[in-house]
Amino acid sequence: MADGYARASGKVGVAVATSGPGATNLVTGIATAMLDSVPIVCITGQVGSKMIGSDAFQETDITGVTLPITKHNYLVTKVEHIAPTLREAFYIARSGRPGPVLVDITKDAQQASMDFEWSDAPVRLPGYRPDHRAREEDVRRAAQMIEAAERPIVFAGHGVVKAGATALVREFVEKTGIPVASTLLGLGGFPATHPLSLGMMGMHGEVWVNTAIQEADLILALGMRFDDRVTGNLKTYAVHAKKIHCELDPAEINKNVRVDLALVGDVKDTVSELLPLVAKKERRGWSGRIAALKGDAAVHDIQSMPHNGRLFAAHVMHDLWRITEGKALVVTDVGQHQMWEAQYYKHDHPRKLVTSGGLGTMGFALPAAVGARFAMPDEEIWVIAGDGGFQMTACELSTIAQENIKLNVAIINNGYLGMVRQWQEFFYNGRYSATPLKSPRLREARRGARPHGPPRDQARRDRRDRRVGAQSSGHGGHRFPRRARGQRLPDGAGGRGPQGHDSQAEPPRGTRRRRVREDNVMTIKPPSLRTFIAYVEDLPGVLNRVTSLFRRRSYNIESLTVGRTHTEGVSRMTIVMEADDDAARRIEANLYKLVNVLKVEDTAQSATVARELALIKVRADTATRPQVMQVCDVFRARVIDVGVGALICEITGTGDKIDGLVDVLRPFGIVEMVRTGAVAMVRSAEVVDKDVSSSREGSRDAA
Ligand SMILES: Cc1ncc(C[n+]2csc(CCOP(=O)(O)OP(=O)(O)O)c2C)c(N)n1
Ligand SMILES: [Mg+2]
Repeated sequence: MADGYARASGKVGVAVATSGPGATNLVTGIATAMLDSVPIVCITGQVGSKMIGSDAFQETDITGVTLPITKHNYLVTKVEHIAPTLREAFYIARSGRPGPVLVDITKDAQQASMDFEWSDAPVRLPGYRPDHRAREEDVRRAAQMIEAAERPIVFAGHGVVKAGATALVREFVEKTGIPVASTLLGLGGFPATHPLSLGMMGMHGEVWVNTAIQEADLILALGMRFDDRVTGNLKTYAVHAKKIHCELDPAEINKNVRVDLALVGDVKDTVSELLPLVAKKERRGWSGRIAALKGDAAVHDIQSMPHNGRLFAAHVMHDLWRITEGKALVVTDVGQHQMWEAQYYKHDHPRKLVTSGGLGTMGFALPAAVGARFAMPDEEIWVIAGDGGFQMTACELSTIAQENIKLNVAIINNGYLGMVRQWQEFFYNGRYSATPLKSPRLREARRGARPHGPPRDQARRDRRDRRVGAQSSGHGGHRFPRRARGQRLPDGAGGRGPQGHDSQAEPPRGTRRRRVREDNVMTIKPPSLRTFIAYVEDLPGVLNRVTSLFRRRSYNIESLTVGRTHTEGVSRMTIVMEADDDAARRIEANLYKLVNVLKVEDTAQSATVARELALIKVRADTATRPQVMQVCDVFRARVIDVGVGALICEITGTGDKIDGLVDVLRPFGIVEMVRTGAVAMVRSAEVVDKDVSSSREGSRDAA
């Protein structure tokens, strides 16, 4: 609900839940908001601060659970921290790339009381950098690339909607004559009925859109993240196109697709800077080519086919669009119906489609529509759900009844988990395992949700409900993506093409002989050991947050040391791991995204000294002790404890030096060893005299 509210209104949505099971019930909703960058604040109850960690009744470590799926989270144990924390939470949720923030408040903090004054001063979070601005010279370069392009395409993503850049993008597009392809979440960011609108791209997009992308020589991607549902097979994706990526989150740059130019900043700012630098153009040849692609497809469009007395879901979507004059706010669930809606309901305005994109959360629609209703009390709202997804959150009908909420619901009752059935048909020889559905009597559910009876002014709408809502299209009306059987959808962004044409399987006309750029995909270079230094706020949970980032991305940390710095409240982490240049850049960008990370240094970028401490217990009896001690002496290792059969030595130095000592001591028998992992420090620019200790050590080692 909070998510639906936020998407429809552009404001921060709020969800409140009790401790334990109430909090864990929020998890799917939080993950949904995280993947689609939706600003929500979730407030959960927690057991009393003295009980934390004791497995108390209804205790869950919800900050731990939600750590990887929140932009940030807090555990508040003191009443005086509640107000400032909530202020920060709202600020973090809505600023920069928005996202979910969770605030877990202990029972004692909730029950205590205090006087407080609400401060309107800006929130100060030293490690949080939500704003970025594209560099002027990069914007100029982008303008030149746009001028030089013959077959450019603009990608309109969710960022266009979020930044409120719709009007500006339209102005830019009309000036430059560049056609626009939209992502699912970008629908409505550019008017679907505009002559320059191509429609939705990607796996479920129209074939002409994907073909045009494959033929394009320039992609200007605005506020989107090259999701795998958009690109399909990266090796063959838009290989002829140069790519400019306008994106607020630096960690998205070069994540999936290598781009030629990154404009890191808010889409609205970037496009407004770009606008005066581009010339007015009509691109007759290119738009003619796209019109031809589109024209071919239209003949095969389901809208042009006879229905033979059957009700096809696509026709329902089209009718709904026609009857609501395209003005309704539509909230969809996840599945085939979602894709049909995306194709046949032409969204001309932003924030009129609320749908779960990144996570694809079934059960999203009904509660999200309730939230959207609170955001938009006067709009006509339609829920479009599948018979499967609707049942997942049908309990919200009680909320709808309780709050006396008006919603129109269309259930595409095809008797199947249709989207999965489609995959079973295409790729698993039609083994329809667990996809046939038996639904409750959905019409009756409708009556149940309206305990006070329909308001009179709704009578006309109700008649329309009966025509297009809650209808069964029957299994016969089950429409699969319009492509030949056996074609590999997941591999390419081939789209649901009427001709079943896979734009990636076959190079589009006129492109066959062009040179294919090999550098589209992030190439894996042999990794080497890299050392990162992160200065972090000395707060509980920060270490967890940093390491979670590495775990999620399957990076194996070679060593991690944490210690104090000379600055009060600031700790320093030294992380050593294998990483190539691309990975290192992404690690740095992702570390910077963590709110408590103040500064990151990738030591490969600068001259650094790195040292490690090791304690080694090695077998040494009266016969071997002199030899062992001699070895230690050569390596300048200090013997710090001598026992009957063993001694302990201590060595500080580079990892290589310690490795060397370990190799020499191994034949004597190493009983136990501990290494701290490296700590590192970037050399000061003023120090001209090299690292004195290392040159001294070097000479000793050589000796
Ligand atoms: C919570 C959840 N479980 C499973 C899935 C995988 N999934 C994606 S679409 C789909 C089928 C949806 O069926 P239905 O709601 O009837 O919609 P249809 O595809 O038939 O239009 C499933 C199971 C999911 N996205 N979310
Ligand atoms: Mg279904």
